[in-house]
Amino acid sequence: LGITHQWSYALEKPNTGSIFNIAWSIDGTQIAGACGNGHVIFAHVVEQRWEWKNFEITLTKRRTMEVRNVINDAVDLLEFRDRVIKASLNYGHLVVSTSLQCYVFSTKNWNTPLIFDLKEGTVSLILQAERHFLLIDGGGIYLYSYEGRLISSPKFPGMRTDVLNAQTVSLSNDTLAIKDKADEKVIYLFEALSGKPLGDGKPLTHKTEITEIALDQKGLTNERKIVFIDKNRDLYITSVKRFGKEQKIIKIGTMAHTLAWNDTSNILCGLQDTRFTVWYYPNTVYVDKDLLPKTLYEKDASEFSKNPHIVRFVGNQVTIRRADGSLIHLNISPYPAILHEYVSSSKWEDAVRLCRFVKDQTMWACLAAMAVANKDMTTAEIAYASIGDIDKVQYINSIKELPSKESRMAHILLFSGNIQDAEMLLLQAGLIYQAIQVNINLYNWDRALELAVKHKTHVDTVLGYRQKFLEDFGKKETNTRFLQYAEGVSILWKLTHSATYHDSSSSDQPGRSVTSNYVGSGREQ
Ligand SMILES: *[C@@H]1O[C@H](CO)[C@@H](O)[C@H](O)[C@H]1NC(C)=O
Ligand SMILES: CC(=O)N[C@H]1CO[C@H](CO)[C@@H](O)[C@@H]1O
Repeated sequence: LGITHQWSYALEKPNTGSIFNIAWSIDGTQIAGACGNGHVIFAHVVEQRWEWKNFEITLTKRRTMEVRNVINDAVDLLEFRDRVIKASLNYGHLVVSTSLQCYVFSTKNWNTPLIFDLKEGTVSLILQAERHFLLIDGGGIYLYSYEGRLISSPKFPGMRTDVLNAQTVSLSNDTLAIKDKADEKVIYLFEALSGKPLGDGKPLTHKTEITEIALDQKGLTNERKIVFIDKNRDLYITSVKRFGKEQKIIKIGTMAHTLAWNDTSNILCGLQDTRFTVWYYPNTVYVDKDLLPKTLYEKDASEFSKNPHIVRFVGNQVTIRRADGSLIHLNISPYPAILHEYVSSSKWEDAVRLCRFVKDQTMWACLAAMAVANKDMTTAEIAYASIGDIDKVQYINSIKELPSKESRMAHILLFSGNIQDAEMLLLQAGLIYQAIQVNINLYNWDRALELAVKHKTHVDTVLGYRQKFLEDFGKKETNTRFLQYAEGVSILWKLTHSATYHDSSSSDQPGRSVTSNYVGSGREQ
């Protein structure tokens, strides 16, 4: 049945003599066998099941489904005109494709489905997001609203829809991601509503072949993330939007072989070798990479035997299918999801109160990262203090003491590794000296000199710091730009504050200093 996950689903011993040959129908729902007694035997797949929250749906006959509401044991029967080929149950909707039509049911009302005709018979994949769903057949990829309206039909060069499956296509409210077969290092990204390629139209390209992809579901479009596993079983995260910058692809796991996002909060779970891991806030890598290990939940999963597969992650329950086909349910803590909820509505006091109540370092670590990501430094300070990260508490305090709003904001950006943004903010605010100093502190010598020359200020300061740096490391100047500018500039240099930031809102001259221990902590490996 499954190509990747094989187990015995049913056993029949028909009275037909030996079966010499079998063939599946293209849609994978029927099988024919040539029998020794001269008969042809036909069989079709039934008893497929779909579960979502309190609903359990079973395909009882070729054209009949039984819906059971486990809360009140109410049963509804759904009858279809033709054979059921594919179905998907998620986000309060059941989508069923038969050989000719598509049915869309709301879990609130099983009596009046919306029905429309299919262009081509055999739907090979149905994927759902909260806002819309996707049908893939031999001819194309079609995005529909739950009202049955065709929204878009994305295409890419050399598209082959017959090879796409749930591991290689991922859908969210705003984005569609497809891993291509022609070049397996490439992920095509589309804006769901228009079906147009995202951004400059260039697909996302990784250094090795990709095996599985998944988009997160919650939060703003600008922050949409995709995770993927590559051929080496490394797990990466990246943002789908690029804003003209180099895309940061960051590794967050190894030996990963299956993963799933929670349906409503951006919590990721996966199996890494023999560990079951939950990334409560994967975005942490963009904020404070060192903090990531502290935001994880890990559990030994060797009991799941070889090649388990995560089927779904709904509510607080993760469903895993073992290689023998049996299902296991794992429950994870409900608190991180509540924390996500508070943070997405900026309820910082509630978030702090929740962490105090739960008394779990993982929660505090998540809150620290969430607070920095949302630039709420008061909460960040409390959270870092609670996990005993005193250096960061001190750094945050020193940021808070900076006199101007712009330099505070710039240092918050630096804290989370957004060096370019911090520099841009300082330049826009006219704080040229600080922008130069940021680059000096990061040893971005060329950029520091470039800014100084461009703005005709502090060239001597840059040269001085550079000279000091070379002396400290016992090196000679070889950079031609620096050699060129060093001629004829005499450095008035008093070495009193070598590795410090300077801030003075009014004059932008060297003054107050902030230590720079954490500059760039969120950068890519
Ligand atoms: C996704 O779309 C649904 C329906 O339009 C909406 O209710 C929901 O809030 C959206 N989710 C996100 C994360 O934008
Ligand atoms: C662990 C977790 O984040 N669970 C959330 C996943 O989404 C559901 C909604 O279906 C939330 O209720 C859970 O708390």
